[in-house]
Amino acid sequence: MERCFVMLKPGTVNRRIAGEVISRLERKGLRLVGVKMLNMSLELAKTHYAEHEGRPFYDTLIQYITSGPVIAMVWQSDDCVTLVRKLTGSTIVTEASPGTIRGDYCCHTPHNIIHASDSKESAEREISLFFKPEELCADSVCVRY
Ligand code: FUP
Repeated sequence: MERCFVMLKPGTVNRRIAGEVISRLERKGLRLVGVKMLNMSLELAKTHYAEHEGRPFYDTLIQYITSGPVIAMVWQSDDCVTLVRKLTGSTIVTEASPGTIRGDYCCHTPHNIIHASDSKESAEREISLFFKPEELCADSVCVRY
């Protein structure tokens, strides 16, 4: 079983579409094993997006992600990272296909509504930034769909 860190960005909460996005992940059959709503500190935002420091969109990204509450989640399934990234769609909104979350819900790349880990290693790093092991319900019985 693999885990993927997913975060609904502040615009998703503001637009009252968090439930719709979560439903898409649930309908796929993925299992939600951790969730929390929080305001990201500047420090956490910079750590989470450290790989982008210095890029032209970095300041906008940090400002946006700290502008309101986010919903941080951990999802679990076989090949979870690949499945979530397919549901999420391309980072750049003009490349995100209709039918994907980004393809259906956003038209401005810096506000692309959702973050999802891009590898198993990133997932474990990101999960540990946001969750303590005891905050995850990963040990309960898992039914595969
Ligand atoms: P992703 O893994 O799909 O979330 O994409 P990245 O880690 O490459 O980018 C993180 C965030 O930076 C994106 F969600 C939006 C923002 N970004 C831009 O605003 N412009 C870009 O060209 C690339 C990323």
